[in-house]
Amino acid sequence: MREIVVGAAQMGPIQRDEPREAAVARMVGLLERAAREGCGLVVYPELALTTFFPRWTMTDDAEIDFWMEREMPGAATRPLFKRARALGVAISFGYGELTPEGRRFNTSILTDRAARIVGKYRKIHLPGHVEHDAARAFQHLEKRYFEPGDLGFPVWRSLGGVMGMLICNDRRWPEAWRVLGLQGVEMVLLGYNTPATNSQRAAEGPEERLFHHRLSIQAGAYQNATWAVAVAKAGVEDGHPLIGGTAIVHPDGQIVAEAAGEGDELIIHPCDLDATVFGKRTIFDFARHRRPEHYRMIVERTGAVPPSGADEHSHPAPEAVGTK
Ligand code: CDT
Repeated sequence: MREIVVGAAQMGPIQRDEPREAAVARMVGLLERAAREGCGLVVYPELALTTFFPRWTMTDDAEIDFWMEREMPGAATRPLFKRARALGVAISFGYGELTPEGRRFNTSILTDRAARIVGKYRKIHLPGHVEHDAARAFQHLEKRYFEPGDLGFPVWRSLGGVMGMLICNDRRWPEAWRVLGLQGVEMVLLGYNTPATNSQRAAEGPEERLFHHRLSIQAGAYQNATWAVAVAKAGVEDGHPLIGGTAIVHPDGQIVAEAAGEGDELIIHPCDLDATVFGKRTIFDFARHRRPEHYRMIVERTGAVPPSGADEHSHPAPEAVGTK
C-alpha cells in the first residue's frame, strides 16, 4: 500500500477587489484543517490567488500584469509556503505566471513536503477567445492573456508516486490524460474555474456543466488507471457563477469524495497509489493493447475533416442553413 491522504481544497469566490493576501489566508486556513486531518497533500484551484480575471477585457499591459506573479513564492504567497513547510504538507495550486521575458502562462505548481517546488505545468488547452466578443453573455479571454504552455505534459516522481498536473479545460481533452498515462501517472492534480453557464448557449446551465466536468474527470482517471483530484474555485465571483463539484476520483473511475457546496470546503480521501496497478496491468496495459500505428491522425491533424462528397441523406451543414 502506498497511501497519500489528499485534501482537495475547494475555494469559494474571490472578488475582483480582494487582495491576494486574503486568498492566501483562506488557503492557509484550509491547509491547517487538512494537516489536522492527516493530509500529506493539499490541492487548490486554478488561478487560486485572484478572481478569474479572464472574464474582464483589459488592453493595458500593466493592468494585465497586475494579475500575474513574477516570482513563486512571492511576498503574498510566502506565508502559505512557510506554513506548508512547518506542517510537512505538500501543496499544489494555480496562478498567472509572468516570466522574466514578459511571457504570461496559466500555471500550476507542485511542492514536496518541505515546500520546495518539484513540478511546474503551464496550461496547454486555453479556452475562449482573443478579442472582446459583445455577442457573448460574458467574456472568457484566456487566449488573450496567456500563451499555450510550453512545457508539455510532464510527470514527477514525488510523494512516493508518479504525479501529473492538468488545468481546467485540459480535463476535457483525452490526449492530455493519455500523454500523462503514457508516463505511468498515478495521480493527476487539476484545478479549475468553470462558469456555471455557457456564454453562447443560455440553455446550458450548471447541471449540464457539472455533468460534463464529472464525465471528463471520471473518464480520464478510468482510461489511464490514475487517481484524479479536481478542485474548483466556485460560487458567485464578480457577479458571475462558477460551478463547484470538487472531486477525488478513484482509478476505476468512481468519485470517492465530492464537495457539497460552493464555498471554501475541504474534502479528504486516503488515496492508495497501488489502486492504479490493477488497471495498468489489465485492461489499460498500454504496452499490450494500444495500436499507435493507427493513431497517426491524432498528431498529424488538428481540426476534424469529414469525408468529401454527399450521400442521398445529406443536408446542408448547419452553418449554411439560412445563409443561402
Ligand atoms: N478555466 C477554464 O479553462 N474554464 C473552461 C471554460 C470553458 S468555456 C469557455 C473549462 O473548460 O471549464
